[in-house]
Amino acid sequence: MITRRDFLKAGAVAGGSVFLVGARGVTLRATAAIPGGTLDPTTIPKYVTPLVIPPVMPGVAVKDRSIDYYEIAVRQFVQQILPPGMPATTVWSYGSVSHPGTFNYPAFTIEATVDRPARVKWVNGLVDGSGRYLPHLLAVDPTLHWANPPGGSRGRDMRPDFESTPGPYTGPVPMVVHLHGGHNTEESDGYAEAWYLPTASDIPSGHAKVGSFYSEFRSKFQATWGQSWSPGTAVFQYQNDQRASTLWFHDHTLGMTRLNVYAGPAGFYLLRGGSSDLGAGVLPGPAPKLGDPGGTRYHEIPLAIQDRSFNADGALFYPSSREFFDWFAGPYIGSQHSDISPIWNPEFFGNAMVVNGRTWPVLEVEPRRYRLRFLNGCNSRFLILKIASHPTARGRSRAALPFWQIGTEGGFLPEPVQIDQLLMGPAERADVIVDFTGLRVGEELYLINEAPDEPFGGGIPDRDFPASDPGTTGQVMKFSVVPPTSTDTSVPPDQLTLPTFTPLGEATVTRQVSLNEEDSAVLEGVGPRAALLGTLDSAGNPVHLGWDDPITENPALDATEIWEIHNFTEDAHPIHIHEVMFEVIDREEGETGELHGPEAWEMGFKDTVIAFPGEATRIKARFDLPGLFVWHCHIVEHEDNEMMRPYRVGS
Ligand SMILES: [Cu+2]
Repeated sequence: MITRRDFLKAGAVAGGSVFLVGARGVTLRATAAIPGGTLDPTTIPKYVTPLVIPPVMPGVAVKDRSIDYYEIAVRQFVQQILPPGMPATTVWSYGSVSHPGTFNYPAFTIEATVDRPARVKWVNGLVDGSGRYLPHLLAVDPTLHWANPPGGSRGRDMRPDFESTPGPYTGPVPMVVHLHGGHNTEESDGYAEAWYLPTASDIPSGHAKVGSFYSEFRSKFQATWGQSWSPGTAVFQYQNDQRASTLWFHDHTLGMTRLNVYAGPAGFYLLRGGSSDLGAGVLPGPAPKLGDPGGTRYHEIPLAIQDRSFNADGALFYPSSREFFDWFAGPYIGSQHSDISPIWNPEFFGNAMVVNGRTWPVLEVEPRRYRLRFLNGCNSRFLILKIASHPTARGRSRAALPFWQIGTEGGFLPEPVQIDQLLMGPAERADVIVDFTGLRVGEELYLINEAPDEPFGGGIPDRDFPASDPGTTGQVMKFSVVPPTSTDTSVPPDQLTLPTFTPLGEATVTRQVSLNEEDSAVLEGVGPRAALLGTLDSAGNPVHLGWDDPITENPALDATEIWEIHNFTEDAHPIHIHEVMFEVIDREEGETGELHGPEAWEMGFKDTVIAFPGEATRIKARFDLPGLFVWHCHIVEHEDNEMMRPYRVGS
């Protein structure tokens, strides 16, 4: 059956782009412009804005000196994301309530210490100066299975019925923060139905002010940690009883995560110390710390890479109609005989690259080693990153410098891995060392991206799929070499001994789960309607399950399990399991039964794994916290439309 995605590609022919035929006979699209807002991404000057290195989030002094305490709000503000001289952009992000200067997209970094708890009061501050609620910056599709505050306490966290096709929801915005990669107890995990509205003066009567699980988790938090949650807030405790690692925090509201995260709220949470970390001075540093004087040179830098599109007035662009995706103009849900949501897009690809909140920035580097902590913070886009000597370098050209990957989501790898490129699905992290030693002052290198401007299914750029547009999304940032200011005393990566890696023990249960996509059940040739998780039946066929189906994954407390993730779709999906860090065991090709071990850079603990189409990806995890959690695809458009399931540990 011709899918709408094929239809979209076919439409690109009519649009006049050039097609090439690759070595395997697949049709490749050459440099077609990526549709977006009214701002042409080729008119955005590149490499004129310095990279912003997020400073450290300040805490709040509290009597209990055994914890780090924060009060962090999400607010709306204006930031110069495009280069100076171009319009500024209204965004949302986090900042410290008592430090107005700390609101930034992405958020300032939370520096946390292994085995020292951090407690955060997360405030939904999406109100205007008069205390009235701020509507969403983007078009909220009210036909998904979503938070649905207008449904009231009975209709919240549901897919509402409509008698006519609705416009976007413009009411107060529910939010709830998830610390991604955190070994979080259930009440502090940011469950998708534990959202809360801001305490605005004009919340429409009848609206649910909190999600279905908010009150239960509020009670549990108070009973466990002795602190109550005031309206419009939640307080979460992060025990940090896990390996030193690169975590991040972002919104996780049911059916709205794609929009809430795209609007800006996200930040790094760097967990350090303990036996799973390296001693001071071994790796390149310093990283930012509180109280640094201006102009401090940093040699450990987190890099959040995100794709965004803009309108000519600087506003973020995100599709407000299904038509943007595949020109399907209805009938939609609300008209008779349709099950296609009017606004939701199955994926979204921005046409400009943003690093730490600036389009195509430049970083001055000294001829020495740097520790770079990469995050793929895109909604749908996979990244294949390479350091090249030319910004439009492509394909088989060797990397100008290798990456030495030392860590992934769950902390350090067993040993450093030298690689020419980083393949990263949404939400994956890569902790790497790049050695600029020996480069001439004035030399320039580029971080390029060769992953596709469309869903990724595995393979090699410009052979198996068209690489991203070299003029826009094929470029990420520039490194410009400046004179050294200090001596590099860090250990060269090929001589590094990383902290001991202790693998998990034997698994006692093997569980089969599935990744699925559904087209319209009523309109021929229209799809996808939704992406779903599920299980397998005894014949090995997928059983599609939605968010509200009874829980099927229920590990016993402290059980070690293997999950076989069978991908029945055409695309790769980054699968994230909350609460645990897992090992990648292997991947099995469905047709041939061929087994592939994990890639060298996947040998550590991970919280997100790429599940390729037609394969079963096996991971192993130990479920050592009881309660209710979720697992989901981190293509957040998928997550928002059924590709997320609750799971429970213990009874
Ligand atoms: Cu997915």
